[in-house]
Amino acid sequence: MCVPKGSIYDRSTVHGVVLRNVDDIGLIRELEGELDLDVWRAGMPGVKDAHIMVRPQYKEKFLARLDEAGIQHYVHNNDVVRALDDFEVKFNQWKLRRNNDAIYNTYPRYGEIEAYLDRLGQEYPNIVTVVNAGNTFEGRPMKYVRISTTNFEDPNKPIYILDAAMHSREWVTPPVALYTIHRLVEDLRNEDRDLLENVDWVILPVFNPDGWEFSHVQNRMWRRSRSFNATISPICYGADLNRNFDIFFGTFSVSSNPCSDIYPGPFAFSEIESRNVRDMLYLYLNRTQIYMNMHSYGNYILYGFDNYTLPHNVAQLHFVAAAMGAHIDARKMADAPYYAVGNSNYVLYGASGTSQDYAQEIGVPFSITLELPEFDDYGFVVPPEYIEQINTETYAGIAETARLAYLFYRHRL
Ligand code: 0X9
Ligand code: ZN
Repeated sequence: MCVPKGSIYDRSTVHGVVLRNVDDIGLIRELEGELDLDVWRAGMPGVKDAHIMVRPQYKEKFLARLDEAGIQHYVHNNDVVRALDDFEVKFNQWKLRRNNDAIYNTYPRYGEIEAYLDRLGQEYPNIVTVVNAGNTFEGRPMKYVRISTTNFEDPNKPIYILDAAMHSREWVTPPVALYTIHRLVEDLRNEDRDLLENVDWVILPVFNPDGWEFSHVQNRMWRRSRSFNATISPICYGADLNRNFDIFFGTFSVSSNPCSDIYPGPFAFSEIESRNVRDMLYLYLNRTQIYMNMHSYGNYILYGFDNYTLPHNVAQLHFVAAAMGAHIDARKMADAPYYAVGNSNYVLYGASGTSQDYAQEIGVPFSITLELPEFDDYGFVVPPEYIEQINTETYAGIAETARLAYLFYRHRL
């Protein structure tokens, strides 16, 4: 069972909040720490409402504060545990019905993902190499694939780094990484030959394997790593890996409470998983053109920096991000929202210690955060029947950014 009865989600509710302006966003940020809110969707004034999960003991206070400020709100989901249980029942039925399904069309366990990568390495030794970026806190290898027709030896090719499931509850992200691998290796189409031949790929389908497994067996809503240090907290595990990088560390969109979902850790790179990804970024840095950090949800394509300054190549960076959005939007479901594209702090909210800003700062020209869509208001629990749609539309955006990376790389922009 994903969420044991008597769990911390019992009687938790999710509220839609109608944002009017930046002051409303500021109030939510303030209450986030004070009332231990879980901000499922940050929202955008006049465009989309925020979705905020509240624990029962804080609900009255939270709603009173919204009322005081004259902010409209409504119940978006009045029984989180039931919604998660429903998802689990449906997902289990789906698995039974579709047990021959390809790995990228479902939500696989970590062992299945490892086995898939290993099999590709064995079946396609000329183009696929499986690498361990290092072990996690609990000792799992952080496996990624290198995909290259020239064994990563051609200095004229740019490298494209893609990762997923940094936040373990964002289940729809590994399927996109796996589908991208599949399209480049097992189902390379003629029109995509350039992607394989012109670009070297580094794809890490699960950034946070300990959290991924925990979200499958214990707590579907688990976001952080699973490290434990009794001197920091005898009860709460892990830190937010997207607050743990050494850039503006611990300064905004964080909480010093080790039980918070936005706890950055005791110091920058305290978490082995973020250290492993940092080392991976440095390993490929001289040729890396794109770092794509995949999350869910909200339909955003974001770039740095989070402190309201912009990278020197912001014109090209925006061009790449916008092209990605346009290519995905052109294939989206009719009633799905369009992507919003821009600086993360202007378009969503600023966060300190992110891998996006870190990669940009150390010299990756196009460092991007991708927030995949939600469907039918399900938030993080995207029903599996939507995976295929998200995979194919997102792959089109990834392919376009790879082509642009190649173009720009030749001019060393
Ligand atoms: O808060 C985050 O880490 C990301 N959102 S999520 O809902 N997936 O947790 C957003 C990160 C956006 N990037 C920056 N602000 N740099
Ligand atoms: Zn995330």
